[in-house]
Parts: sequence; structure tokens; C-alpha cells
Amino acid sequence: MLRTLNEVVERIKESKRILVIGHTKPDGDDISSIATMVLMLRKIGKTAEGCIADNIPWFYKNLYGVKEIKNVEQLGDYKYDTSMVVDCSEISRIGDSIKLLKGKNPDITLDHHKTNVGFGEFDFYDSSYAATAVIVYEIGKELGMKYDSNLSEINLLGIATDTGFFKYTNANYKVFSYAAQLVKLGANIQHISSAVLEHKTINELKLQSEMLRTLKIKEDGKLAWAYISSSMFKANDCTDEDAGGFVGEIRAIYGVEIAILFIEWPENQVNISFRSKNYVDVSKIALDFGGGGHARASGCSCKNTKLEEVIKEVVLNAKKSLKEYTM
Ligand SMILES: [Mn+2]
Repeated sequence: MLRTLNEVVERIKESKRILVIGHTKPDGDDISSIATMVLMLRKIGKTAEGCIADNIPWFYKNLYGVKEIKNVEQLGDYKYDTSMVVDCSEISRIGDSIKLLKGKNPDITLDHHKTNVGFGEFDFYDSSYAATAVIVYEIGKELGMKYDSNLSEINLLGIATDTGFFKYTNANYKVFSYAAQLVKLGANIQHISSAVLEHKTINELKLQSEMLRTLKIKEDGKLAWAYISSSMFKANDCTDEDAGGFVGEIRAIYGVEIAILFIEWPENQVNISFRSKNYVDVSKIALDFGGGGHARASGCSCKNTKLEEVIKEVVLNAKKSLKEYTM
């Protein structure tokens, strides 16, 4: 049920032992929101643990607080009175962490995805927030949190990554003003940017150049897509984690409005990332294929399917959405 931020804060105050859960295929906002929340709750004397039922990309691990996040096995015996799910539009996004909820709905959910369905007892979701980490920061302020430089930095991570390091349209006044406050409190943006943006390996670069060979640009240069097959991953000794920022490279092409990257991982499953530049709402395309997300960034997964067939169907859908805007 949708609540005000104040009601959520009151609910947090009542809790003693909290479990904070994020989504699989974790991104900077997910990791930041969990780690910041766990550290804040511990600072005010509560017992708190964070969980992600998936690998955390290695380059996040040296940022303060990230190592605190555990997996489902490590938390099997953890007793809590309050569960919280962050940065998830719906419950299936938490993957195997569902086991820890033991059939119950989460007590609290915090999210900023447009496609959020509201699946907890105390839901706060609002797509005007650039990142879940922005919501977490507001909760921190409400809780009277004393921010040190480490806490500020891990909170800033999510705000930085979900705004594309302050360059997407969601980088609004609130984003810059909170970021400035966190920097004043000691966050170092260079620690974050070098960890997140400067970790390319030679294998990744090779994979990227192979992906670019599959690039197609159609619809007067407005629609661009490319794919990476599972055999391309194998040939370059890469995993799907290594293709993290590739869809952004496709969107970066001049004139492209919709960028789509098809990733076959594992075999027989195709994960699709959508990005748009100025006006197309790509969350609608993702929703048509069982996914979700934001107007400018969304995604979905198609199981038991062939890469070529998915590409055909999705490209057709994307062409249609593009036409809706140009008519
Ligand atoms: Mn997010």
C-alpha cells in the first residue's frame, strides 16, 4: 500500500532487526541503497543486514560498505522483524532472496521505477525520484543521521550511477543539491567514478568490438540495435557482467533515439536492454515483453527462445513505438 515517506520513516523507527533486499543483476543504485540503509540503521542502534541473490560486479567491491552485503545462504538463519525491498518494481526482481521472506510480503518497499506495482505493506515509490538512493538520503535526513565521509560516499554512488553521472534528464535540482550536500559531508566523487567508469579489461574491449560488428541502424538513424551471443561471450572469456555499459555506447551514436542491446546469457535466454535519448518511453516496450523500468532505460528477459526470433519481434515493436512519436 502506498504510504508517505513519513509513514515509512515511522515504520522504520519501530523496527529492531531489519533485512534489506535488493535486486538481481545489481547496479550502482541497488548496491548503494542497500549498503547505505544497512549502515544507517546500524548507526542508530538497530541490527541490519543487506542481501543480494546474485554476484556483485567486482569493481564495486572496494567502495565502502559494499562488502557488508551478503547472499541468501549467509542470511538463512538471520532473524528479523522488518523486511525492506529497495529499487525493485516488483517482487520477482529479488530472485532467490524471496526465500528469506518466507511467503510474506515485504514490510517496506522503496522504489523509483515507473512500472512499480506496489507489493509491500509500506510502499513508497515515486518515479520523480532519480534514484532509490535519493529516497534513502531523504530517509537518512528524517532519521537525523550523522553522515560521515564513508556513508556519504556510498549514498552518492546510487545518485551518480542512476543519473549517468549527472547527465541524464533525471539529474534535476534535487539531485545536484543532495549530491552537493553529500560531497560537503565528505563523499569523493572520484572514488566512485574511477571504480564504476574506469575498469575496462582488454577482453571487454574485444567483446565490444565484436558487438559493434552486429550493429544495425534503421529508421533514419533513430533506431539502433546490436547483440552479443553466448558464443561471443565464450570466445572472449567474458560474462554478461562485462557487457554492462555497452547499450550506452549504442545510444551515444549521433541521431539515435532508441538503442537496444540483446544479450544471450545464459544460452536459451535473451536479456534485452533498452535506452532512449530524448522522447521515446522505452519502459512501454520492455513491459510488452514482461519487463519494466524507466522511460529512458528499461529491460526485460525472454526465456527459452532463439536470439534471431526475439530480435525480430522486439525490433518490430520498437519501430512501432518510434512511429507513435513521429506521427
Ligand atoms: Mn534505481
